[in-house]
Amino acid sequence: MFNFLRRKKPEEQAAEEAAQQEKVEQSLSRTRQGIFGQLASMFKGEEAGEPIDPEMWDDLEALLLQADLGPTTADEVMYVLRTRYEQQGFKYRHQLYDALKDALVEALAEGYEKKAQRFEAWMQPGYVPPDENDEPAEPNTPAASFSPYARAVHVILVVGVNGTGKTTTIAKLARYYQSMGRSVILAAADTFRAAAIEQLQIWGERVGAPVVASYQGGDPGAVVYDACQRAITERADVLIIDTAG
Ligand SMILES: Nc1nc2c(ncn2[C@@H]2O[C@H](COP(=O)(O)OP(=O)(O)OP(=O)(O)O)[C@@H](O)[C@H]2O)c(=O)[nH]1
Ligand SMILES: [Mg+2]
Repeated sequence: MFNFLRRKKPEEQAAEEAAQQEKVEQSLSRTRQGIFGQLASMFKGEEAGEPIDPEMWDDLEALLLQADLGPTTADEVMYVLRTRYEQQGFKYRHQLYDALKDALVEALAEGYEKKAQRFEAWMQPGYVPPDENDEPAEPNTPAASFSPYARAVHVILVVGVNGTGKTTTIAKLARYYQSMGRSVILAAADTFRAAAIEQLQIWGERVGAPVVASYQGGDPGAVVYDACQRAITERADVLIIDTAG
């Protein structure tokens, strides 16, 4: 009794801490052996001062692809790295590592900028998406940057903690997009909570947006699939999906 009041001996405490440390090390081992670990083993520690070896380029490209960068972005990043390598004539691995970090940060910023521009163009009240049959848009114009998405539906998946206002916000968003002249479809993919479907249907009636729904306990993925199909067929501008959180 009152064993828990007994102070731990220093050696017991040290053993406990060591066991905990080992547990953390084990949990992180998969990450270490994964992409970050491979990058570190190419560029960091003792390897940092080694010269860049020609095989590293292929290994690096493979790692970027494994890290789900996508073939286009991986290609762009590799192109930037190779160009800088040739122009700046760096020799050592730590230099390539720094160049990789810069190229990745730039790729992120550029992607964000492009998306923001497309969204801005799309939000203009008089915006008319180019027709598939139109001549290709002039390069480097908003229409050109938007054209691959011209007929795409703008999908918003609403997630969040229970009772924080997801469904209510969906109704507000629907109104907002409608006021911009956009057609909106709602999807009742919260098939979990009682009356969630009916709640969205009431909002759909109030704002005048069709609601794609199934039944309580149904498969939310199936609702989303049906809603996407309907939005594509009806050429809706925006699809807003209500979820259980
Ligand atoms: N005061 C205030 N209440 C809000 C606001 N948004 C939602 N509510 C209220 O918060 C409650 C929950 O809102 P819901 O939109 O149903 O929230 P939810 O995240 O969809 O909830 P679940 O579907 O149960 O996860 C409702 O009583 C709403 O009327 C808001 O902006 N202000
Ligand atoms: Mg809800």
